[in-house]
Amino acid sequence: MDIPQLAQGIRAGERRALARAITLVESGRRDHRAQAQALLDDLAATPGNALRVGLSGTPGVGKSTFIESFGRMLTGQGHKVAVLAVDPSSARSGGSILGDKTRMERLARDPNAFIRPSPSQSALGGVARRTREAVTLCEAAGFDIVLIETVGVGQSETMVAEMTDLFVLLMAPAGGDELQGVKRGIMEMADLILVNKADGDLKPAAQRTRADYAGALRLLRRRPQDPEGFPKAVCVSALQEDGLADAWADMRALARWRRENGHFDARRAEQARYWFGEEVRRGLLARLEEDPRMRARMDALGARVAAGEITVARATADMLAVLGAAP
Ligand SMILES: Nc1nc2c(ncn2[C@@H]2O[C@H](COP(=O)(O)OP(=O)(O)OP(=O)(O)O)[C@@H](O)[C@H]2O)c(=O)[nH]1
Ligand SMILES: [Mg+2]
Repeated sequence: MDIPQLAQGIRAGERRALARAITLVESGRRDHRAQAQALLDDLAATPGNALRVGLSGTPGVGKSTFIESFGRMLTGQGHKVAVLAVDPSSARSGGSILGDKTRMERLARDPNAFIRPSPSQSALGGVARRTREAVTLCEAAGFDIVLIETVGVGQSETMVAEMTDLFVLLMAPAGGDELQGVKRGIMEMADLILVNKADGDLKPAAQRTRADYAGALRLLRRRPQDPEGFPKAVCVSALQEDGLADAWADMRALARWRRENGHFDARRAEQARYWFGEEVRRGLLARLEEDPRMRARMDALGARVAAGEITVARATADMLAVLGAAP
C-alpha cells in the first residue's frame, strides 16, 4: 500500500481513502500495523481540529435517532460530521450502528457526513484503540465534529470518555426509582445529560426525569473542568428534532470555556498519556501470549505452581525477570 498517497487522499478529504485507512488501522495483521503507524506518523504533521463528542445510552434510548437528527442539523450548519462507534456487542451483532441503517439513512447519504460502524473484535480494548486512531484519520480528512457512539454497557463508556472532549449521556424518561439504578460512575463522567423522547405522552415524565437528574448532578462533587451550571441535564426529542440546537449550544459553550481555561488541552494531554500506558500494557500482554518462548515458560512455571513445587510469588518473579531481561 502506498502510504504517502493514502495520506494525501485523506488530507484531500477523499472518503474512499478515509475508509481504506480506517480498515488499515483496524487490521490485526502485523505488517498492516506497521503501515498504520507510518500513516498516523505522516498525518500527525497536519493535526485536525475537531470537537470530539462521546455519546452513550442504553439500547433503545434513541442514540441512532439522535445522531441522525443532530448530525443533519450540524451538516446543515456547514459542519462536517464523522460518526464512529465503540460497541462491545459488535462481535455478536456485526456492528449495531449500521444494523438499523434506516434510522440514519439520511445522514448516511449526506456528503458532509461519514458513518463508520464499530470494528468486529471480541476485545473491547482492541475496538477502542482502533476507534481512537480512526478519530485521528477523520480529523485529518477535514471532519470538524466527531461523534463516538457507545452502548451503555460496562467499560465502554470509560474508553469513550478517554478519547473525547465532551461526554453526553442519553437517557430515557423514567420513574423516580429507576434513577437510583444509574451508576454513579457514569453520572460522574457526563458533561451533559439529554433526557430524550420528551414529546407526546412521554413529555411530562421526561421533564420529571430531567429534574431528578439535575438534582442528582448537583449532589456530585464539583469538577475543576466545569463552569457554573455544568454538568447539566436537559430535555430533547430526537424524533421531533426538538432541543437539539440548545443541546449543541451547551456543548459549544462548555468546550469554549474549557479551551479558554486550559482544561481542553490538559484533558487531551492526559488522554494521550492514558492511551500510551494502555498500548504498552497491551503490547506486553501480547508478547506473553504470542512469543512461543514466553508461553513455554509460562506453561512450565504454571505446572510447577500447580504441583506445589514453587510459590506463586517466586514463579511470578521469575516470569517478570525474563520479561525485563528480554530485548
Ligand atoms: N417518542 C420518541 N421516540 C424516540 C425518540 N428517539 C428515538 N425514539 C424511538 O426509540 C426507539 C429506539 O431508537 P434508536 O434510535 O434505535 O435507539 P438506539 O439507542 O440507537 O438503540 P440501539 O441501537 O439498539 O442501542 C425507536 O423506535 C425510535 O423511533 C424520541 O425523541 N421520541
Ligand atoms: Mg442504535
